[in-house]
Amino acid sequence: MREYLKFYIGGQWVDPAESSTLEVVNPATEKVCGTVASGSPADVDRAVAAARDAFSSWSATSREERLTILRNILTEYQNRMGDLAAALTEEMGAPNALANGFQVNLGAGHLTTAIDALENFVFEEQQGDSLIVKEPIGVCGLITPWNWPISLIAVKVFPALATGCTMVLKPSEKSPFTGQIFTEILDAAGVPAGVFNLVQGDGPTVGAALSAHPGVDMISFTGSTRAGIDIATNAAPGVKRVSQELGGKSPNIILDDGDFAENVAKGVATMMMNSGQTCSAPSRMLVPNSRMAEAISAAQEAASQVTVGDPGGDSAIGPVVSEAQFEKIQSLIDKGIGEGATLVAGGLGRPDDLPTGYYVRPTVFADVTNNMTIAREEIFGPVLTILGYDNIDDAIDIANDTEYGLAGFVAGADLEQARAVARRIRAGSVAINDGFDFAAPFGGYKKSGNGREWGGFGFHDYLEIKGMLGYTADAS
Ligand code: TXE
Repeated sequence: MREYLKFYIGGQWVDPAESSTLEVVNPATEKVCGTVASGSPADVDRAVAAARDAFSSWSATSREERLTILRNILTEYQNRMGDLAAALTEEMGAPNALANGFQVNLGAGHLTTAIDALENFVFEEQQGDSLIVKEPIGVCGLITPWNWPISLIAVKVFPALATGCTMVLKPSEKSPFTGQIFTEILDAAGVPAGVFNLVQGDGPTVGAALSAHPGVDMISFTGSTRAGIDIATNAAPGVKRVSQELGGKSPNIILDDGDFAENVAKGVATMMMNSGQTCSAPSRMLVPNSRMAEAISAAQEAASQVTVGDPGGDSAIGPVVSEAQFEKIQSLIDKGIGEGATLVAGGLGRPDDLPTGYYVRPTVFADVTNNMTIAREEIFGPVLTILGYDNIDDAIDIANDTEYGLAGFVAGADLEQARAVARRIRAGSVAINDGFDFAAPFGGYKKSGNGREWGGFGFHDYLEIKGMLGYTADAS
């Protein structure tokens, strides 16, 4: 049973202002697996004040000083990867292989990419007689979710540190353990007091206090559209910058060439990974109508290989994070059946051999039309929809007919065609044949958010741009 009863403020582990706590439920056992202090606005006040105090010295550090700290963090992070993975499995149910693999590696990837980007980042540029300077925006409030808890903390904290900002982190109340270990890593790495602060707690209390706080200059948030709107509303009176990475309903256009069955199978595996709890998951697979039957049989075969079970074992996927998410997914599966989609794999209810735990059967719907609820709403579970298209223009129309625009996927052998299709998808990142790049920008068009994260692109949200006019003009 884990117990984390202190926050990290001003470089110290401190008692919260009030003694309230929150319990974390292990989604595989449905039992409480830990207790964490739950903050109040008074804790946010203290943490913001510490971050404000630290800002003048941290923002004045040299690139080399910040690189030294980030490299120290990398060493400490690598030492604690096993601990992070174990905590993550308990709090959100990611299976061993994923927790020790992609989940922790994404965090390390964001750190090494931030280090690379900082080595060469252009903070000052001469333009005629003007000097254009990029300066840290100030104190940042970082509010993160539970689905890729380490990665989504890393992708905010490292660029904030790299650019000279100070910060207060509020991890998800569903996944606070990893936030706590992450903080221990930063402490051990010698991040100066007050530069990074941790307050745990729920969204409506701690998240809202942070968003509205007059001492906070910007908020970076990843999570639901609902919370994103609340945060932006709370931040609006302070005219704060709010960078948001919200949901998605990403299209995966499988072109009529290449290894079609393999491309379908890969699409299924990517969708199911992390029990479908990925904002960029390829949840709408688009296949030529003429090949729908082939797509269904390849998808059925691939779904049958997605083993579900105890995250401590070697299953491909574990449970979803909470009972609320389980119920939400069940109701959307039910809706898909009710609206007339053809269920070709999985379906309602837990797998027969898993009566306890929030386990969802890997589910595939075919004959889905883009106006069905399961094609429009983010399900955030292991549920794939397959839609048919008549020709490329039709595929693009369907792909872009969504209120989201976070990611897109294209698979095919004719690269020229695949690239042309990728250009026409209205989304912040489009992966051609499984392309992956830590240094490429990640973020949403439309209701998927604003701002960009990952690599050097992720620095911009944390920077103000100042023009110093007449900087090199002769005095007259
Ligand atoms: O997220 P919340 P939930 C989507 C996904 C999922 C749905 C609900 O569709 O099914 O959201 O998940 C904090 N002011 N995504 O309810 O509530 C909260 O404490 C300030 C997509 O678990 O958005 C946590 O730290 N903060 C997504 C964080 O927001 C608030 C990842 C995320 O929790 C707040 C997660 C408020 N009023 C869910 N309300 C993605 N884009 O990857 C909540 N929070």
